[in-house]
Amino acid sequence: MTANPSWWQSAIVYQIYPWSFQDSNGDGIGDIPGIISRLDYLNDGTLNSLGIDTIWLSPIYPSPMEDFGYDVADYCNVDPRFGTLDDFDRLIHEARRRGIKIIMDLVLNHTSDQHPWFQHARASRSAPERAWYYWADGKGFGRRPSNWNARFGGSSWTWDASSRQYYLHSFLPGQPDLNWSNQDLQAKMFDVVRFWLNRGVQGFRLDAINWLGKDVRWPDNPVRFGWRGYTRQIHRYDRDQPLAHEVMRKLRSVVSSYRDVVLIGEASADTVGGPAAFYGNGSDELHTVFDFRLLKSLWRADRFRDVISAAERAVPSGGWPSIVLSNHDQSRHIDRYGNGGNAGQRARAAAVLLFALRGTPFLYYGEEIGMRNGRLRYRDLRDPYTKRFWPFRIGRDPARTPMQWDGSPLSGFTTGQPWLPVSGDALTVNVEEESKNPLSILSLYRHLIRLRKETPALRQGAYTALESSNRHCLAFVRTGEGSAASGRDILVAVNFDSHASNCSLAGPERTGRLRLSTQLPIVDRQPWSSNRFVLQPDEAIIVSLA
Ligand code: TEU
Ligand code: CA
Repeated sequence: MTANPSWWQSAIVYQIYPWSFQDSNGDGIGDIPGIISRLDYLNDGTLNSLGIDTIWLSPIYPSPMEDFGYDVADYCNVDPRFGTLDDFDRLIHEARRRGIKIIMDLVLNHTSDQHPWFQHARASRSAPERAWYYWADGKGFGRRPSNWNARFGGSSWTWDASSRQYYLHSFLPGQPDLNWSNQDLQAKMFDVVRFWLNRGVQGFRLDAINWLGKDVRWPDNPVRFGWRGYTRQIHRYDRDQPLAHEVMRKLRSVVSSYRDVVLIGEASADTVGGPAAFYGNGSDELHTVFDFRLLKSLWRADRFRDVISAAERAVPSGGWPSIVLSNHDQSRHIDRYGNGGNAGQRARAAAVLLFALRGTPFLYYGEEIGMRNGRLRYRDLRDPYTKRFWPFRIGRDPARTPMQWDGSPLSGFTTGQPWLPVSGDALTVNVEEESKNPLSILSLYRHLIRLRKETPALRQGAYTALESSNRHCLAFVRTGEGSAASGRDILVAVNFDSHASNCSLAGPERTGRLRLSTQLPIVDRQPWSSNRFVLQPDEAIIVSLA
């Protein structure tokens, strides 16, 4: 049991992709006034709303939008597509009135090539900003400084004709990498952090942190023959350098002069030491770090059990896990886990895990209504990464289609031409319809959020896996205060099979009350006993133990 948890350990975070949540002015692009108009849906203080208490906003900064905001052209302003700084202040205020905190996305590894820093840097080799980026001469005869390849395809080096050197970019050519060994750059970026904290944001989601720092002798990366694309190289020299950890420690000390700020890290799954390396010693780097192994896992009980315990073990004492099943970079989990089975039922079972595992849950907008990946045609695509690998990889645009509010032709998202098409299933899969239906996935999410909020063991309790005789059955206990006998433990069981399963649990018989099943109308507190119980296909249950 985690005593006296911080607000962000008890929080339920909802990720908003600003392009896609709610348009207010008919230009087909979501915006901040639109978000404000939907805050009551997220939390209006009654049991009718979703009940989340924290919003993570994907980038809203001015940007040419080559990477849809992850290419920042000004860290201290709002893109006119999304509104103004005044709108942002109003968002903070209106959110706070509803008990909702705002977390900003902070892109540290790179700026847009349209950022004035880069414009100055490329205009003159003697500009101070030149040293805020990475520049190098070629190896002669048009050869690039190293073989490094970029995450979104092609070389990481682009020739700058005006200053006659190459610059480095780990993602798109329009996203030049920042040189974090430069102290002036560090100071500038820490000012950015203070700028937003002074405006009332409660934390940051830090983008792609394991890319900070490079080996500036530019050694070639080792090549894996037979592999293609980004994974063709072992990225030994173009990322995962000790500097990233040094920067995280400094950032931690910058935010520590503010009250209760949370730092959430996003790092590659294959970063050195695993993403959990960014907890540092448990209190000197980040508060929490995404672990994408659950997101990447197949829908199988044994895989989930292994990944959950590995993720549990990875978090050092003092650190705190985050649970994330979907985000703006991945195919939605209803389709990922649902592949080959009953997607709707599996999404319900996945929701139980999201809220019942140990760690702060992160929801991606639309998952609470069971939004599917949009079925897009090539001409609908907007994201360069999605286009480049289409149709061989699903890419990112399918998970970014407009939020489905109601059954009208544009789903209540816009009155204009939406930037990505509204999914065909919006007629039935939408907030309005599902709000009326107590058996909808939206009703399940609302109920799970309420249950989590009123159950200390779900929020703070330790995780203990239970042995089951059935290989399709995943079962665990979240241990509440005191002994099991105090009646505060929670048992969770999930049937990963699409047939009913007999799940007998090892150990003494446990009795309690059924609090929730993904397959029953929500009937609270039915008596329940453990030695031999049956779970319906794809069913997940939550039980309060006696
Ligand atoms: O993503 C970092 C990252 O690891 C990506 O390479 C991810 O694997 C990719 O999107 C393929 O799914 C972050 C952001 O989440 C992403 O949206 C940005 O495009 C990227 O950084 C660059 O800022
Ligand atoms: Ca708009």
